[in-house]
Formats: sequence, C-alpha cells, structure tokens
Amino acid sequence: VEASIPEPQREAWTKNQFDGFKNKDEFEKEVVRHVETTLARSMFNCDDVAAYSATALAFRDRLIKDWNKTQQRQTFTDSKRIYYLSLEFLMGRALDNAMLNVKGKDIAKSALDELGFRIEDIIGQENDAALGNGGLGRLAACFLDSMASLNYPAWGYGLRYRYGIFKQEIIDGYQVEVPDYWLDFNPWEFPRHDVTVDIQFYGHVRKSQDANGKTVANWEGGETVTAVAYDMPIPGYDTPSTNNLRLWSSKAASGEFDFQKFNSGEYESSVADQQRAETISAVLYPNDNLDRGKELRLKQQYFWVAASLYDIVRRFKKSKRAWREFPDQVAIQLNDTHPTLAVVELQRILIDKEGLEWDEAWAIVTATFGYTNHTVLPEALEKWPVGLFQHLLPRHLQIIYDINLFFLQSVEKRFPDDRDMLSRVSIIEESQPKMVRMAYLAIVGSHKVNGVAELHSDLIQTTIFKDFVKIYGADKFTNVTNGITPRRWLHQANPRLSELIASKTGGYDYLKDLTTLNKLEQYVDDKAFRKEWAEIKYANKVRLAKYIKSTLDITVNPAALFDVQVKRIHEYKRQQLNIFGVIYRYLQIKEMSAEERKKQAPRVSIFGGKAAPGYWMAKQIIHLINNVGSVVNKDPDVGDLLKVIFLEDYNVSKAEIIIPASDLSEHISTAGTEASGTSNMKFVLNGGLIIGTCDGANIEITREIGQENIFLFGTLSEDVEDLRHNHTYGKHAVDSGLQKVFDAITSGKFGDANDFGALVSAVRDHGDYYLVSDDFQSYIDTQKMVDEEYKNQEEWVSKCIRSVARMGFFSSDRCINEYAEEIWNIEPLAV
Ligand code: Z15
Repeated sequence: VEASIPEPQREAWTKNQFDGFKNKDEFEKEVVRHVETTLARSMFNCDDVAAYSATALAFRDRLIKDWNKTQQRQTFTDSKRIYYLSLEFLMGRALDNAMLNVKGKDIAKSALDELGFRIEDIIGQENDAALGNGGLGRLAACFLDSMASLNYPAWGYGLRYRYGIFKQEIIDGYQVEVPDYWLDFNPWEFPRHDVTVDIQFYGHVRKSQDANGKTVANWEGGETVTAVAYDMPIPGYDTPSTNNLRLWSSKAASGEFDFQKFNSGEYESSVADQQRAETISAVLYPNDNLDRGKELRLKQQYFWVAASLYDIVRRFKKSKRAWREFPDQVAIQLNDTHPTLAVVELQRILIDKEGLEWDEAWAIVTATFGYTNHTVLPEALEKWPVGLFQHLLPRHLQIIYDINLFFLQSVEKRFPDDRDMLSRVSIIEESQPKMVRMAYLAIVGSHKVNGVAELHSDLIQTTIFKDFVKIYGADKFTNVTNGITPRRWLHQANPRLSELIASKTGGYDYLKDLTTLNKLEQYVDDKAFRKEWAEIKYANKVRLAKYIKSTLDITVNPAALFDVQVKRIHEYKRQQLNIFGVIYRYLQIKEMSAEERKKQAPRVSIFGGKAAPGYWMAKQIIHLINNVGSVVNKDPDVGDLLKVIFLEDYNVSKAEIIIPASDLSEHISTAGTEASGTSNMKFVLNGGLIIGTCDGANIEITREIGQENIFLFGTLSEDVEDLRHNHTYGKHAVDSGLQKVFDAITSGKFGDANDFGALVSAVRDHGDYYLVSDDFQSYIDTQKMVDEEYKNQEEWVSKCIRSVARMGFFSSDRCINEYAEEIWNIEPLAV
C-alpha cells in the first residue's frame, strides 16, 4: 500500500507528521492553541470547562495518531480481530484514564498548573459516558481497557445513546429520574459521516427463483433507517496500541427526509420521520437484570447488530479471502443475549446475499460466535413474541425457524425417545403467545458458552442450560471468571496506594501483571509500611467525608468504620437486609446505657445505587434507607456511633471516590443469584474487607485471599431451593431479631408505616423469596464480628494488605487472556 504513493508525496506527508507533544512546553502550546483556535477563546475567558476541553483535545490528538497506526498495523498484518458486541459500555470519564495510560498526567499537571488550573478541577469537568446500567456495562469497559493494554486487535461495537443512564436525584427520600444529556460536548468521539449503513425494518419476504433455478428469499418493502458511526479511541496502558469503540447513531435515511416531501408542504410529517428514526438510538433502557420486552428495544438490537455486521463483513471482504476463512479472521463475542440477532443476521447475509448453502453458512456462523451468559434470574432471560418478530423482521423469523428445525432434527436423532426434551430445548417456546428464547438461540449459534464466575458457570450447566450440556457435551460450556482493570480501579482511583505499591513491588509494572502484587505480602509485618497503608486509607476516607459534607451536609467521622453497599438497587442484592441490619443496630444502641455505648465501634453505613424507574420495590428500599437516615442521623443518643448515608446518583466517577474509602463493603446477594459481581473485586483491591454471601465471585475471592480475610455468612446456594419450598408449603416464622425491626417500622418510627408495608410483608407474608429472614441472624452475628475485629486495627490492616497481595487473579487482563485463548483463538499483535 505504501509503495503506491509516489516518493515526493510520501516525503511531504512524512516530514509534516504531527508528532504530538513530548514535554510540558509542547503540551502547553497545544492547550493554548486549542483554547484560542478550536474553542475561539483566550486567557481572559478560559474557564475550567474550556481548559478541560482543550486538555482533552490535546490528548485526543495524541491518541488518534496511535489509533491510526494501530488500525494500519492490523490491516497490513491481516490479523484476526475480536469484535465485542455489547449494548452497554459504562466508560465513565476518559481524560484521566487517557492521561495515565499514555503516561502524560505529570506533564499535564504541571502545564495546567502554569496556566492557572488545578488538574483535579479540570478532570472533574467531564461528564461520565454512562452508556450502561451496572456490572455488565462496566465489565465491557474494563475489557476494552485490557484488550488494548494487551495489544489484541479488538473493536467494541455499541449504540451511541443520546441519553445514558438517568441521573438520580433524591427528593424527600424518593428517587427522581432526570435525563442524562451527556453529548453536549464530547471531545472523545469522532463522527464518521462517511461510514453509514442503511438498516431495514418491517416489510415482507418474497421468494423467487434465481438463474440456476434456486429459490431465493427477497426481503422487500418496509422502512429504512441510517446508522452513522461514531468512533472513540481506546488507549492501552503503556503501549501504543489504541483500539476503537464504534458506536452507532440513528438518523433518517436520506430518502426518508427528502426535499420532495419537504417542498411539497409536508414539512411536519417530514420532521416526524426524522424524529422517529432518531428515536432508535435516543435512550438506554434503564433496567438491570430485567427484560421488559419493548418493541423499540428489539429495534435497537437489530439496528446495532445489523450495522456492526455490515461493517465487519465489509472489512473482511477487502481481504478477498474465501468465506470459509471468515472464522479465522473474525471472532464475535455476544455480551449477554442482547446481540443474539447477529447470529441470524450473519446467516442471512451468507445465504441471501452471498449465495452460500445453508450448511456451509451455518458452519461459519457457529465457528464465529461466542456467547457470555450473565445471569440465571428468570426475569432477566430475554424472550421476544414471535408476532413481533414476524412484523419487524420477517426474514429473520424464517431463518430462526429453520435454525430451530435443523437443531431439533439433530436432537431427535440423538435422543429419539425424548419428546419432552424437544419441547424443552426448542428455540420457540410453545406458549400463548409463542416466544423466541434468545439464550437458546445464542447457545445454538455459538461454539462456546461461558458463565462469569465458577459458581455461576456450574449453575447454568446444571440448571437453565442442563439439556444443552447433554446435547453438545461439556466442552462447549466453560467458565471465565470476571475481572477488573487495575489501571482505573487502583492506579486512577487510588493514586497514593498505587504509588506505595509501586515503591514496594519494583515500579508500576504490577499494573501490567497484577500477580506481582504478591510481593506485598513480605511487608505485612513492616510497621512503617502498615502505617503508611493505614494513612492512605484514612486520607481516602477524609476525601469521602468531605464529599458527604458538601453534598448532604452531614458530618461523618473518618475514624468510624465505613461500611459501604453501592450497586444497582435490587431485591436479589438485598439492600433490604442491610438496612434492616442498620435498624437493628440502631435499636440496640437506643437500649444501651451510656457506659455500653462507649464500648461501641462507630460506624457509617453508606448506600448508593439506582433503582430501575419501573421497579417499585427497589424504590421503596431507597425510601426506607433515606428515612432511617433522617431519624438516626439526628438522634443525640446515637451521635457518632451510627450514621446512615445515601449517596445520590452513584456512577463510575463516584465509585472512584467511594471504593478507595471503604473499610467494609457488602456483597450480600441471596446465594446463587449474583452471577459474579465485580465491585467486590474493586473493594478488596483498594484495601477494604468484604462481608458477603457464598455467591458469585465472592467464592473465588475467598479462595484466593483466604477465608480468614473475609466475613462470609448465610445460606449456601444448594440449600436455597429447599428453603424456598419450605416457605411456601411449611411454616416459617420470621427471625426474632428481624421481628423487632419490623415492629419498629410498623410503629411508624421511620415515617408512615404504610410506605414500607410491602417491604415487610415480602418477607413476613409472601414467602421471603430472597431468604432475608433465613440469613438475618447470621448476618447480624457476622457484623458483630466485624465490630470486634475492627477494634484491633493492627490486625485489620494486616488482613487488608494480605488480601490486596493475593488479588492478582482478578485483573481483567487475566480474564481477557482466557477469552483469547479458549474462545477467540486470537493472538496479541506485536507493536
Ligand atoms: C447486569 O449488569 C448483569 C447481568 C445481567 O444479566 C444484566 Cl441484564 C445486567 C451483571 C450481573 O448481575 C453481575 O453479577 C455480573 O458481575 C455482571 O453482570 C458482569 O458479568
């Protein structure tokens, strides 16, 4: 390719290359240039927002150079690429991450200082890119960081929502949702107005004969919406590799918003068409672990999947390889079932557009895809009514029926006498109305299916996907335990701890091989080290205390134990167990004598998290937490012994402040319900201990750090089914301690008792599905142990250090290497 450019031209290009900045002065010049030209401002009206914009643009210029080179390298070497399809990417802020990954933060800090700005203030100007709900979306963001840092040729594909997850306000104790219009100014995205794909919806299928007499399906009519690509550079840590996240935005196809209509007086209907098209990428659905089955959501899924596949296929076709080589060049990972239509779409492209035979096409499809399952909760498993498919994607429904037919035929051959099996595993559920089971389609269309922690992977293989293990054999099913990026979740969020670790482990290389943390263990008995460690934790708690003061005007004592539960609000995550425990503690304090109170360990109970707007019970939990806070926090009997804090609008950038400040974090889901959890890893990596159930990745964390370093309690997952059964058919009395809590609530101590009736009766009268009562006593006992152990600070700090030293396994780098080897069959590209 290079040879095709004449020598003099090439020279002109090369000698004028933009080299980025290499030192503080050059960086300063870039910032001033952006302020004065790109932003058309000057030193006289450069506020923090403008300084942020200019700084971001200077780093963006630099990233884009590496980005271009990375893409060229991937093209020239014709490497296999991994495409990570996710409807959510919970990226958070980009500037701090970019500065640290390219090792330019020190330069930026001193340059901004000279120009009259504090780098923390500048970083704080950026809106979070909050294109996700919770764990699943943040996992995708950690994976992008790891894939770039490990030099894998990888692309993310998602939707460019105009509105990310809503902003949460708390008004009178209730959650109120406010739209998140984050795109106002986003220096990190590159609109690619020349990269567009027309996406078809509705219409009908007409069969015809081609020249060879073969029947071909033609999907005709309906409407067209255009997808426009927006690219975000993803810098790796300490490597020139810069990958791409491509997000699709919807707009009316040029034929739809045309001048004819415009000129013939149909202005309004023309604008309406435009708006309808833009609706597709307008908003992120705000549900976590819940499928609501809305038509627009299915439209989002097809729009995004079809645009992405068109892009992937277009890139493959440039290589002029034979179709059978497609899986050697392309791996596609389905992040949950949301992108499962990609399986059907690729089959459609191969048979309807490229003329391949079904079997040949299907072999290519199944060799290309891998599917990650993230939940066993029945209400989260996607199903779509057949009628909706018929209407929106008629050709895809036909292909799904064919996929199912061939699949069931093969099952029948292997299990000839098992009629029941056929109806159990059918992709079509024979219900009223009939439904397409997306998880089954994803399994049938992939060569590997994985869960996200050992317990979870075992559970899917023995429960919801049991029949498929019988059909395909155990090799198709595997586990890849989740991980987190230590760059954002230690180095960026906790710079002082990162520096201390670097000073003991031989520099910052531990950020590239997290198992190096094990070197810390030899310093456990080093008094000076322990002291410095404790001071850093204290400073992080002071920072959070200041944040609490400035946002809620509540004073908390940084010497108290900070007990944190931040995550989406969900009954299965059991924030209700936590707040019932807090009430129990409060009642105990109230009963104590002044003498007894002096012996109590002071505690700050910190909550944060969003409830899905339509999830009424979750909203009741938020309301109760806030009401308990307003009673407890001003009770003079209690003082510093207990404070209850609800932090508004928990998001990635707030997590970066909260997580490093925790002494104890709560991961207390009913056993068997939390597929993995990833914040558990973040908290331990930042030197906090965990109180948790034997669920998800808690189990592997325990195995790695040692059971003496974690506070486990509660029912085991293998006992859950029986307990639930007994609740329904036997007697079950509410735990006596919990009963006192319910009495306090129903007496109106925390506001109108009617407001919380549903929370109480879910446990007392309606079968206690999440086993709150069963686990209550063991939870309280374990919290008591926490209180005792926290009094011995020397021992506590030792536990924290040992835990951090043993957390190497939970890097998303380890996790991505496992995917690369076991599922994607892909190698890093040398730089
Ligand atoms: C989500 O955030 C998760 C699973 C889902 O099925 C959906 Cl729709 C959203 C979470 C799991 O609840 C959590 O346990 C896991 O750590 C995370 O995905 C990443 O795998």
